[in-house]
Amino acid sequence: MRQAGRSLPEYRALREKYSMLEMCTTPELAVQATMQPVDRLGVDAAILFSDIVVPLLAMGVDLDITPGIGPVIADPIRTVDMVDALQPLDPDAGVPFVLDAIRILVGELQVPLIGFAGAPFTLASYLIEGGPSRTFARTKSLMFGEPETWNKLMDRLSESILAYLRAQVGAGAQAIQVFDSWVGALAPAEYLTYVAPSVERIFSGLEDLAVPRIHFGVGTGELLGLMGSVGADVVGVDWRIPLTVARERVGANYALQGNLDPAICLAPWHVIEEHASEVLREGGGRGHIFNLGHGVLPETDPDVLARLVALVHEFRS
Ligand code: 1CP
Repeated sequence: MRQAGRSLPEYRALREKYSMLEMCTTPELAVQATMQPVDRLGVDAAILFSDIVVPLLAMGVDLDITPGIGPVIADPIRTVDMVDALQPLDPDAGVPFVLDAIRILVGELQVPLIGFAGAPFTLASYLIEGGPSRTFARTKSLMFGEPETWNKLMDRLSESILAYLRAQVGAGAQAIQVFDSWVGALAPAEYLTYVAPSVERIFSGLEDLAVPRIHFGVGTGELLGLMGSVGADVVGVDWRIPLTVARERVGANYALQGNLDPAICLAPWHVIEEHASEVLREGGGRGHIFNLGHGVLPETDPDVLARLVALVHEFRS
């Protein structure tokens, strides 16, 4: 969950020398950036350093990851012809650097490695809007107005994401996380109609690999039940609802991940301790992966994060 990168001086030092895309496409650099938060903080798992838009490069999309903004797409997708022009992802040929980074990492890490991909809706939002968005107006306009084009785009994306995730597990990733970060912009009925089938295809296509499947989105309080039922094993929760409520919505058959507000980490330690302890209590000690409710804010003090990890370990023992 962009867990620590931007808050670490050693990460910033790397980024002064290399662009995001250089780091994502050079295995040695991706390995270093993946290990940094693990070495510094003592977390229980590593998340691969990459970005959700990286596989789109190999599908023929011209894009960059711009500092202070995020992904920017040169020619946003607006027509069915542009959907047709998306090439299916062949992971070995298109993203060998990601698979090489994973192979190196599983040899070096003492903790499990989580691979990841963006979900079709969230990737489509970047492809259609051309970059980050608040309203997702163009995305929803295509979804509601041209459902056939939309479904074709969801099909294309889910097929490639499935191949991508299977290749990551093949290279050694021990768990996978599917980020549908912006799907909280939809109501449950729309989620079921326009999104759920493509996500279901991805999760069911991973079933035989028997790795834990984590599914996360921001602002998804109303969608939590559905986000489990599309085939995840773990449902990620942001900070907007208590884990006890999330548990009721998701049901007993799933583990939960979350959900400390990342901004709490900017408060004095006693405040952090109080809130983190509440998250741990509400998580109930079983079937819960402690995490933030979204990525670490860049201005967070890494020493505070290390102390937070120690607090969680103390609770566990
Ligand atoms: O810990 C890590 O650094 C893990 C690697 C990682 C992951 C898992 C990065 C590196 N990005 C992601 C996933 C990602 N990327 C998501 C899903 C998770 C989430 O919701 O946070 C999303 C939505 C993106 C898209 C993206 N990339 C954004 C958000 C833009 C928006 O719409 O608001 C941004 C800012 C980026 C750039 C990026 N990706 C990763 C990092 C460390 C950064 C910061 C760039 C930098 O160093 O300049």
